[in-house]
Amino acid sequence: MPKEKDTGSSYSAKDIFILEGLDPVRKRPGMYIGSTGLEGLHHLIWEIVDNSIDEAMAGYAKIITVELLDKTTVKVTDDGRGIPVDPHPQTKKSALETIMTVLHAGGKFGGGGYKVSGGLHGVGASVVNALSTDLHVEVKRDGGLYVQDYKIGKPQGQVKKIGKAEGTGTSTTFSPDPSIFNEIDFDRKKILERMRQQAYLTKGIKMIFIDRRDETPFYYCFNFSGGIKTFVEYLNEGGEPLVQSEIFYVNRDTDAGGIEAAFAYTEDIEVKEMGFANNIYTVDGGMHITGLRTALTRTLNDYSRQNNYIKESDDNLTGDDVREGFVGVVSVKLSEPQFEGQTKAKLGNPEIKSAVDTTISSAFKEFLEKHPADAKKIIEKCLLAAKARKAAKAAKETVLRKGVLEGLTLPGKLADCQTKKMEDAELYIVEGDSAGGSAKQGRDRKYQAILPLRGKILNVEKAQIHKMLANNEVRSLIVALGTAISAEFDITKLRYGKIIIMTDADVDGAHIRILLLTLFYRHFQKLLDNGNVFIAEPPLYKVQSGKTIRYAYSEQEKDDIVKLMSGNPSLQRYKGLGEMNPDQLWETTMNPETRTLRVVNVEDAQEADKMFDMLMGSEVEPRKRFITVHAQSVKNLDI
Ligand code: 0RA
Repeated sequence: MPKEKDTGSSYSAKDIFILEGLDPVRKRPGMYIGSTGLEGLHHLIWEIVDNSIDEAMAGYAKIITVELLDKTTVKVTDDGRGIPVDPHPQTKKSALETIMTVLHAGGKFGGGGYKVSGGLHGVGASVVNALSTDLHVEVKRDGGLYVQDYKIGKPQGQVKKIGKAEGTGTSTTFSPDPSIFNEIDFDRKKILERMRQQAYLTKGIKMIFIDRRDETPFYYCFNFSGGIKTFVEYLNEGGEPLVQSEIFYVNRDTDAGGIEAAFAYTEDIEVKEMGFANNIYTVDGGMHITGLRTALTRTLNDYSRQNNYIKESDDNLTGDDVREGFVGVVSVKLSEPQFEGQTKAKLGNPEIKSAVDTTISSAFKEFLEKHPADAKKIIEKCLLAAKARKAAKAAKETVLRKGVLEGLTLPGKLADCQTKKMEDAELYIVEGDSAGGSAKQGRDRKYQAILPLRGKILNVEKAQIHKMLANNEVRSLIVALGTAISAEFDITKLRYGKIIIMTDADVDGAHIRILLLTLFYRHFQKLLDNGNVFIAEPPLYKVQSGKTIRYAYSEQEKDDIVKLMSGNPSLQRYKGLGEMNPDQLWETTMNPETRTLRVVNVEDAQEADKMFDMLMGSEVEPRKRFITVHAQSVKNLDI
C-alpha cells in the first residue's frame, strides 16, 4: 500500500539516515539540481514544495503556500505535522537541524518514513540550504513555535522555541545564493503551472501562490476537488468538445502501487497524455504509460467485437486508432520509483505496467458497459480514425505506385512488335526463358510482342500492392501494358489490343496463370470487361504418321486423331512450350489462322482470385487438395 500513514510513535529522529555533509553540493550544484540556470533556480522551490506535498500525500498537510516575498526570497508554508525537533540519536542534534544540514537526510530514507516520495527529485531541503545565502525555518509542533537560521547551509545557533503556536506546520524561507546562480529571477508563470499540476494530482489539497514583488500582491489559489478528473478538463480547455458525456476515472491501490487515471475522448485528433510517478511529471513516459496504452487498445477492441462494432473478419483497432483525440492523465504512486533516461523523466518500474493495464482494463470495461451511448461514440470515433488511417495509407501507396512506375522505360526483356496500333498489337506473356526464346523466333514481329516472365512470381501478396510492385516481373508487365495502375490507370494508353497468357500445362504454369489473372482481376478489371485478356491453348500432343502431323489439344482429340490415322502414328506429349521448336509454336499456338485463344471474362478471373487465396493463403488443407486433384490431370508434376 503506497499511501500508508506512519504513526507518530513509529517514526522518530532515529529513522533519519545520515549520508554526507553539504560541501559537495556547493562544489557541483548541477549534480543536485540539474543546472545553475533558471531551471535549477526553480528546482529549489520544487524541492521544498515537494516535501510539503509528501506531507500532504501522507494525509496531513491540506494547504501549501508559495510566496515570493521579494525579488530574491521565497517562502513555502504547509500545515502538516511539522518537522520533528527532538534530538537525533546519532548527531545529538535536533531532527530539524539534521534534515536541514545533512545531505540525503530525510524521512524518505530508511525504513519507517514515507512510503511515497519523489525519489531523486526529493534530494532534500539540505541542498536548498547549501545553495542559499540565508534560510529560516519555522516549525509549529506540540503547541510551540520553533525556529532555526542558516547561512550557506550553516546553522546560526540551535533550534529555539520562541513562543507558543496553534496548530502544526512547517515554513521555510530562503534566498538563493547569487554567487551560485547565473541570475535570480523567479518566473510566476512557471511556478503557477507547476503548482496547478500538483494541485490536480493531490486530491483535496489547496495550493496558494502569492507574489509580493510588485506593490500590489498577486494571489492565486488552486483547489480542485475533482483531482485529475479536473486535470483532464483543464488539458482540453479551449479545445474540441468531448465525444463522451462523462470523463472516465479510476483510483485503486495495487501491490505495485497506487494507480489513478482519468481520461476522455475529444473531437480533436491531437493526443494529450500525461504520466506522473509520485507526482513527478514523466515527460518521457515509461511503464505506466505503456500499461495505459495496452489497456486502451485491448479494452476497446474487446468491447467492439462483443458488441458487433467490429465484425469477426475485420481488423483490430490499432494503438493509434484508439489514441486519436485522447486526453488523459495517469498518476502512479510507488514506494521505490525508478527514474530512467537522460533526464530521469521516464518511469522504469516494470511491475507497474501490468498493474496499470489490469486496473484500467477492468475499470474501463465497466465504464463502457455502464455508458453504452458513450461507448458507441468513442468506438465510432476510433473506427473513423482507422478508416482515415487506411485511406491515408492507400493514398501513400498511390503516390508510391506513381513513383515506382514513373520514368520506367519498357523492360529490356520485352521483344516489342513493330506496329504502334493498339488494335493490331498482341502481347504474349510467356513463362520461362526457353519458351520465350521459341516464341520470339516463331512470332510475327509486325504485330506480336513477347514478354518472358522468369522465375517465381508466385509469392506475391495480392492485397499489398506495394509489395506486388516490388516484384520485377509484375512491374515489367505493368510498364509493358502502358496503362499504369489503380488511380493512375488510363485505358487509352493501352499498348496491345490482345494480351495473351501463354503458360505450360503443369502446376507451375497454373500458378503463374492464376497469379496473372488475379492481377488483372484486382487491378485491370477494365481490360477484362473490354475482352482484352486471353489464354493461349497450346496442344497437349503431337501425333505424327509419316509426313502428316496433327496436334491434339485434349485427351479426347488425341484419341480421335489416333483412330483416324491408319497404321501406328507416333505420339509426343508436350511437357512444356519450350519443347516445341519456333515453327511448331507458331503453327499451334500463335498463328491467328490455327491457334485457339480463350477469352478471359471477369468470372474466370474472379475464380482465379479465389483460387489464389487457396494457393497462397495460410490454410494448408485446401492447397494440398488442389495439388492432389490437379496432379491427376497434369501428369507432369515438377514441383
Ligand atoms: C519527518 C517526520 C514528520 C514530519 C516531517 C518529516 C515533515 C517534513 C516536512 C517538510 C516540509 N513539511 C514537512 N512536514 C513534515 C512527522 C513526524 C511525526 O509527527 O510523527
